[in-house]
Amino acid sequence: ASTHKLVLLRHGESTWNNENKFTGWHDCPLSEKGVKEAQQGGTLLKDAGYKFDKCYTSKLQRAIKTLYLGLEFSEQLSTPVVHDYRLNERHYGGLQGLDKQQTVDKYGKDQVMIWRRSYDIPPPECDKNSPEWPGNDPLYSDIDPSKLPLSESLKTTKERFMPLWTDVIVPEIKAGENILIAAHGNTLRALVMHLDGIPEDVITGLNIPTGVPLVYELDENMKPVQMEGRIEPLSGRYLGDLDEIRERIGAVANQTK
Ligand code: DG2
Repeated sequence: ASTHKLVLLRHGESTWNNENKFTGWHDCPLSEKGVKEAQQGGTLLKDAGYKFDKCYTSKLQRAIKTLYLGLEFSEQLSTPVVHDYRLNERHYGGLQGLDKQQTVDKYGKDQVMIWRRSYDIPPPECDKNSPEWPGNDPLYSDIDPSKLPLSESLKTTKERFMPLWTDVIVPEIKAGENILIAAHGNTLRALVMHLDGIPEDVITGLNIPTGVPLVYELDENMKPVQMEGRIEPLSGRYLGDLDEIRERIGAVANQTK
């Protein structure tokens, strides 16, 4: 059967990833290391011969910049790009800007793990007067403020993202377009959870590394083909050196020891 190709890319390391701060919708740039990771991601795409008809990314510069570096280094900068807030990272509520390790010291490892990785328990809400509430950011002035989150769990992040996937991206994939999605740790966790049918108690243990292209082959029903070199429970496979990828996955998990 013919298959469709889909590539997912989490942004390279951001300055707040580097400072180990909860980021969410906060719009920090890539760190120097993150720029290199994104460039390497682009080179991997080029070497594997990936060409895209269309790209989707969030409204946040770390994902946008990663996408453009990826396109530059795979020599396809003219590819059309759609920016959609529904691909934004999960809103980390009142935790945005806090140091992840200090939050562990204050609330305990287990509580912070619940906030980071439970499926349906959201972190505490941010204040509506705070600059961290997207309703105070002109970038989201075109969106009904009642749709703008004060905090999100993976579940509500998934509910925000799924209409973009189902109504917009899937029909394009089915029409034969090769799509690249550059997004964030938790929006991509939501997407692979859907694609691979990963149960709620398994998704809690899944971490997505920064800057590594994750390649999927989907059948006509959008069911993923299990690829060689995949890391369980994903059907898709990461491009690049598997040891380095496992190290980057571990680094994400270890942000709150
Ligand atoms: C990270 C994810 O988002 O953090 O919001 O801090 O992918 O945009 O760097 P990203 C954040 P964790 O859920 O892994 O703590």
